[in-house]
Amino acid sequence: TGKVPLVISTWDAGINANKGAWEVLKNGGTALDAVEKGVMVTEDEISCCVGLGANPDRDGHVTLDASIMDEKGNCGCVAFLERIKHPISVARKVMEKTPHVMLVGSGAQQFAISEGFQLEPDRLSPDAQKAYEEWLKKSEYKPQINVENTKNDQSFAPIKLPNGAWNHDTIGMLAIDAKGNLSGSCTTSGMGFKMRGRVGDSPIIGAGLFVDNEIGAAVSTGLGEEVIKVCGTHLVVEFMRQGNSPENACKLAVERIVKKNPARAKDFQVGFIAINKKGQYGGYCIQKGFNYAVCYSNNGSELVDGKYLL
Ligand code: SD4
Repeated sequence: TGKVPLVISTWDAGINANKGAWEVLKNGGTALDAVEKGVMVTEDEISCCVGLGANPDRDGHVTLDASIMDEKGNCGCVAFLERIKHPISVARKVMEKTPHVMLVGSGAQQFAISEGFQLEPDRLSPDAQKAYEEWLKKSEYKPQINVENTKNDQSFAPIKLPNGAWNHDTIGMLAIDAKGNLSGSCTTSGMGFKMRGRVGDSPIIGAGLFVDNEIGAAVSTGLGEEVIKVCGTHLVVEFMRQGNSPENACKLAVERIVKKNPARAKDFQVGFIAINKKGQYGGYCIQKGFNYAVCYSNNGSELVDGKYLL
């Protein structure tokens, strides 16, 4: 049986983010408002995973990607956006106020400023500064396996970043509101220490995020390059259209990615979460150590371990 209204989001940061979304949903607000307000909570946190407090690219600048999609299939995205605190809200403005879907780089920043967003200083958070200095010692760009071990599971020991944070960079959120409408959002600083100009899956509709109000919605995290190659979240939604549960649809998409990379798949992470029209939810990933936060009542979120393939 499903839960309506419902909000789910990736990683343990999702617990706080869901609080922001639930405030909207419990008062009869729309899924679209919920997924924007929800991930804004994470963009505001000075963590190293999302927003301006995040890890920089290899030139030392934080560059942000975000996307949002509503129940009508409208969507807006920004990529390679610098010095703006809430990329998700800029993405929503792109959706609502321009004839376009995506704005990038200085054009996205210019649009944000014209919409009243403040230009923040080009400065790293103390944690990110520390992590960047550590990274500079070797300066090798090697995508890391995104995992966390929030429940202190003794059977594995994922490596934390030099500043002690879990190694991932994204929040993705999906919601269904009291009217049964679906929306989704995704916001990220992308892979830490990436090449300047690199854009991942998160701002690309059908890769990092997809919503089809007839069927369901999906959002991804992990190595964006591999998600883009299979149009990951569109694939998950199409698997749900064929009758699969959200969890099984995520599993089938993960299997597709692994099948394409049999030798390499042990070296990277991809995780999907999904919800369907009935308010059922699920998630699946490649490697152990992915979790997501689920909230459908005033009691707050439960952190669910994603099932994994390898
Ligand atoms: C990206 N998918 O930019 C994002 C990164 C991520 O946990 O999800 N990290 O490729």
